[in-house]
Amino acid sequence: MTTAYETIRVRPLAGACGAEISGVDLARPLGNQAFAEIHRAFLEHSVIFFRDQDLKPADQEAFTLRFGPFGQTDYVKTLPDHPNIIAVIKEAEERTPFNFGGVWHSDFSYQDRPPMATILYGRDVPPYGGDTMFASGYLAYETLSDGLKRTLEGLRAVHSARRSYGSKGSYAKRRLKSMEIAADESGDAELEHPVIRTHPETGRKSVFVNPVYTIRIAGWTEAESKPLLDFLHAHAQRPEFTCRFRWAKGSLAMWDNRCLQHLALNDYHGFRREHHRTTVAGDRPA
Ligand SMILES: O=C(O)CCC(=O)C(=O)O
Repeated sequence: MTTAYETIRVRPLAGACGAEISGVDLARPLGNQAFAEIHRAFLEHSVIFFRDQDLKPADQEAFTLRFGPFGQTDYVKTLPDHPNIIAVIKEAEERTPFNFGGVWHSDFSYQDRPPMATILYGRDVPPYGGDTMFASGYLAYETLSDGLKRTLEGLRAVHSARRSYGSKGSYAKRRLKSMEIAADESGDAELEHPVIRTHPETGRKSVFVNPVYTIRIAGWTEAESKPLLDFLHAHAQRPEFTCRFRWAKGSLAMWDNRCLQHLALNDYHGFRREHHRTTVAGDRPA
């Protein structure tokens, strides 16, 4: 039986993941019980949303630090006085088919210790469009056959930032007018993570590959890896594993990169969108 929440209200958004939390002002210091309940809701729903928050950068930093030290931010220029905040911006006149976060991914999975959580705060939100979608890696794992689960348990995957931030990556070729992103050869580095990871706090297993940063199965060629990775990506993105969040100014989302992928929809041409983004450091996937 799950324990009731006493200091916050938690309203699930979808069967797969996601819940809206109300009854808390994140600009004020969080009491221990409120923090413990928010943390519990985060683990139960993998992504949590708050509405109508009025946060200065320092408030978002303080909320982030309740969960742990900041994660490492590479390649993307941060705010001048806030080295742990990225402004995710697309201007109204940027009619590009390419936007920040526009392909399913788990944040910075090319890092040895990818961020456990990302916190995104809506500052300027289009009148429609620009939603963010999330997909549960737990459900992706739990719905596989026992045979494929067994096969995947023995595999590791190679992750790299090269398609995005590498010397020939998309950010080396295409400029986003409103975000300063410095792609370079350090983005070509590779490292391995298990294909199936066990969440260090919930103990649940999830599929931990994504189409942006996973390059191949370790020990296999890219051509050999492609059919399996294509299957896993398509499987992980099944609509019934997802939830979709409609932003408003003052909304805040906090998602768990250890068991979710996400995608920023690019369907609001002609309108400006701006969010502030922080991350919480994570551990080495195992
Ligand atoms: O802008 C969004 O909705 C999400 C951006 C994103 O993918 C990220 O911050 O990692």
